[in-house]
This record gives sequence, C-alpha cells and structure tokens, in this order.
Amino acid sequence: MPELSPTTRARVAAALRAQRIETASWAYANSGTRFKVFAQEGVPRDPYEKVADAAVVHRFTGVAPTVALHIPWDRVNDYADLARHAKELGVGLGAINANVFQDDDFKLGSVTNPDPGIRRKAIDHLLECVDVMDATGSRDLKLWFSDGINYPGQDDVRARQDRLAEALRETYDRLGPQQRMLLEYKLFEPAFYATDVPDWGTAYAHCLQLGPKAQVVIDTGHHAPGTNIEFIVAILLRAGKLGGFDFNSRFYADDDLMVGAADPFQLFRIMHEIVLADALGPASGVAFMLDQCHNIEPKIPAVIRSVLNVQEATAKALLVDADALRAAQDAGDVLAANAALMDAYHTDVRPLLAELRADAGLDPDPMGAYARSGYFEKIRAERVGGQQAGWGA
Ligand code: RM4
Ligand code: MN
Repeated sequence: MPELSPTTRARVAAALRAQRIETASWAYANSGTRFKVFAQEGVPRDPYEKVADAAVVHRFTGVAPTVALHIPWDRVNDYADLARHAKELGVGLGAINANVFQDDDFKLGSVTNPDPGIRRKAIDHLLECVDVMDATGSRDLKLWFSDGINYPGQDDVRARQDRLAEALRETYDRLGPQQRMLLEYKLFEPAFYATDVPDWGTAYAHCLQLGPKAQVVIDTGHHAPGTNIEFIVAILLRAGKLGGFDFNSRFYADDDLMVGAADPFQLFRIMHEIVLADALGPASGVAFMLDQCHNIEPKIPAVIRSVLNVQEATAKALLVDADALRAAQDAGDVLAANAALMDAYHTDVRPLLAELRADAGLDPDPMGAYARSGYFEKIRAERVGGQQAGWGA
C-alpha cells in the first residue's frame, strides 16, 4: 500500500472508526434452501443466544454494535429484557423485520390480499412490530413483502397497489417521531408473474407518498443480473430516500451469500457513491445491514468475514482521490477519471485496517482471533438439547 499522507490517513481512519454495520439475528440460526436446511452444531436455540453470537462479532470487529430481529422468529415474552441482555453483552437491538410471508393465510398475499380479513391480520402484525420497536428502542421497521401474483389476470394489479398503500399508511401513522419505515423491494420470488414491490421505483413512489419517515432499503440481492445498483444508490441518496442496505451477494437470484464475495468491485462502487454523498456516518440515516444466510459455512466467522468485506470496500472507497477524480471529470479525461477509481480499488487496505484495529485495542486479525477464542468450542458444548433456531424451509 502506498504511503498515505497524515491528513488522508486521519480522514480515512476517522470515517472507518465511525462506521456501523448491523448484523442479522437469522444469520446465526439454521437456514437452507428450498431443498434442505443443514443443521450446524452450536447454533442458537433462542433470540438470547442469537444476540450473544452477534455480540461476539462486535467484540472481534468493533463495528457491529447492533443486531436486527425478525418477528416472529425472534418473538420473546419480554422485549425490554432482551434489550437489557443485549446491552449487558455490549450490543443493542437494531431494525425490526416484519414477517408476513410464512402463514398459510398469506398464500395469495398479505397486505395486498384480496380478502380484507387477511389484510387486517397482516397489518396487525406490522403494528405489533412497532410495539416491539417501542419496547426494544429500535428505530427502524423493515418491511419486505412476498406479495404478488403468479398468473396474468390472477388479481387486479392496481387494486393491489391501493391495498398496499392503505396498509403502509396505517403502519406509518403508528410510528413514533423517532421511528422510520424501511421499505424493501425485490424483483421476483416467491411471486413470479408480478411482484407488488418489485423495484426501487415502486418502493420510492410509496415512500414519497407516505412522508419523510418512509425510506427505501436496497437489498443487494434483489435485482436482475447486471443491474447497476450504485446508480440506484446515487438516485435515492440524491432524493434523500435511501434508508439503508441489506447487504449480501448473489450470483443468480436472492442467494444471500456473504457480501463482497460474488462481486467485491460492485460493493466498492456502492460504497464510492456513499462516500461521495458523505453518507457513511450515522448522521446520514443510512443503515448498513447484513441480510445473509450461512447455509454451508460456519455462521459466526461468515458474519465476521462479511463485516470485514464491507470495511475493506469502504476503506477503498475512502481512498479515492476525490480532487483528482473531479479534475479528470471536469477535463473530460475519461481514462484519468477511471484510473482514479481503479487505483483506489486496487489498493490493499488490509494492513491499514489491521493497524486501526490495533489502535482501537482490537486484535488486528478478527477471523484468527475468533478462531483462537474458543467461543465455538464453548457453544458447541453448551448448546445441546432444545430446539435450534431456524426459519424452517
Ligand atoms: C427476504 C428479504 C428480507 C428478509 C427475508 C429473510 O427476501 O430480503 O429482508 O428479512 O428475506
Ligand atoms: Mn433483505
């Protein structure tokens, strides 16, 4: 890595120190494909154990201080108690993810279902999630709907949008002054012919109508192959409507693989847009979350690796020489402008990140430190009996 000037180093270090990455409770639980869930040893049996695993990721990375919950997967009797447990372990509870996609009643849709009784049930779940947020102190309600239709003519596309708007409005109006609604979109699956929130444009239109507390969330796995995701990032940042990310990697569809594994260059380009807009810090309101499932790899190290991948992409984006880039752009110097990005992308930032960790009192090598910590051996021995958590595909 080329020698950084003291000012550049200080700027990059400050930005990386301020970065926050939220992990997902379901990443620690058993998961799988439509075909098979491969159970792993030491997997949490309840939300308390999931939070404990998230705390371990934070302990070794120093930048993952919150964990998102999914309701009902993480339903507990006393959410304030779960929040206390998290705090004792040095982390907090993050976004609350609603789940209206695993109930027989939702076969034809949840909030867009033609049956008003089923729509009521779906909206009541969203409102229950806001109650949970009140108890946990969470800021964000994250909504992803599996709603859609499989066959032309199956239902009225515009009527479904009206029903969606009504449900979002009722939920939005229930939010407290500090709470937000993050609306996620997904191209297809499980609905195949027409999904009710398939793209950022649809999500944006609903959020715009709802008001400032409604923001779009970009799940990086929810696009068609070849989609320029960083363009969507730029457009939403410009509109003040980027609420956050669900980071993961995809090769084909919603693969939910580790972020930065399939296409680290794409992650760099996304983080470049974030850095350009000065949207890295918590004040920007952009939540950097992981939404991943670790089906065949050990879960906690996979989450640590994912956090490191986001950090590395961020560090590279911070190293882009913004003045040189702007000068090249203004001069119409295509090759120099492109080189300003590529020079930063090709920099090995791992030594810098290791140094910053050491400065912060962390082990410079979080993967190695976790492996040496004995935590896995401990949970493997302790977590026997009971029901392992999972989403039961
Ligand atoms: C969905 C969506 C949501 C996530 C669930 C598990 O595809 O990405 O964000 O909560 O999966
Ligand atoms: Mn997601």
